[in-house]
Amino acid sequence: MAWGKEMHRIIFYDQTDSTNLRLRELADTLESGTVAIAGSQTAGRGRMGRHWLSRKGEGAWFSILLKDTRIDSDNVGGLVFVCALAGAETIRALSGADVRIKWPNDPVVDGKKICGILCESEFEGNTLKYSICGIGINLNGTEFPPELPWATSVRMSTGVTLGTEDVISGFLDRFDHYSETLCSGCISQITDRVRTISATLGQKVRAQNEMTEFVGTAVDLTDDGALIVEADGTRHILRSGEISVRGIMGYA
Ligand code: BT5
Repeated sequence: MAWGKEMHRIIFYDQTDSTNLRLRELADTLESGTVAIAGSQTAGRGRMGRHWLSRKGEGAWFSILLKDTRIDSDNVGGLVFVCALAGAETIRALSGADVRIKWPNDPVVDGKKICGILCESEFEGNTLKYSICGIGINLNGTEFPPELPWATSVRMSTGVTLGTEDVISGFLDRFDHYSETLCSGCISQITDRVRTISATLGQKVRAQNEMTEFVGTAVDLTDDGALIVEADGTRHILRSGEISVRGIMGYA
């Protein structure tokens, strides 16, 4: 079936634990570009083992397997920006929502998270064996549990009802385009676009990990997507995965 500009083999699960896990289990035998889609996930995963709420009928929950790509191992971290951009632009195009990207890779509307991205890569020595990009887009949910005050859906933020197939198809078109850009080594073209819809740049943010915590102003992205934060006259270059960054007034 052709979803997106490239051919993507699609595997549907009415319900599964996690589409990332399903593709990982089958990675050796499936062809590159295979997409696993779930009606609902019983163990949807976020980064660092966090849970991702993926209820039936409420969103597009899917993962894409990439094998034998020409992505340089140094650039594989750029896949999260490819997905964030594809997610933000798809939701924006189909619903009209003013979707922005909270650094590093959360599409948000009015400061609330509408989409989550989990990219996982497997290496053999220094060689990239495969990557799995998992995307969760909140579409038609009308409320979230109290422990997710910073979550929203397309329906909640715009009143628009979108179908999963249109959303995934629109996503794959953009994903194919931007991942090709990444393969050509042009990650800066992706970060240029992320800059224009960033929810983080220009904001006062709090950066935090086990070693440090400081408040500063997010001033720019480096060409490869690190965040530059100015605090007390010092420029800090923050790399995704090493530190968490939040707005000082809320999530974004
Ligand atoms: C993410 O992690 O945002 C990555 C989410 C990726 C989900 C997709 S769905 C298809 C594929 N299969 C999987 O198993 N996963 C991928 P992170 O940045 O760590 O954010 C996780 C945090 O977001 C949680 O700790 C909650 O606070 C919040 N959260 C959980 N479910 C949410 C939802 N549906 N909408 C918004 N926020 C949510």
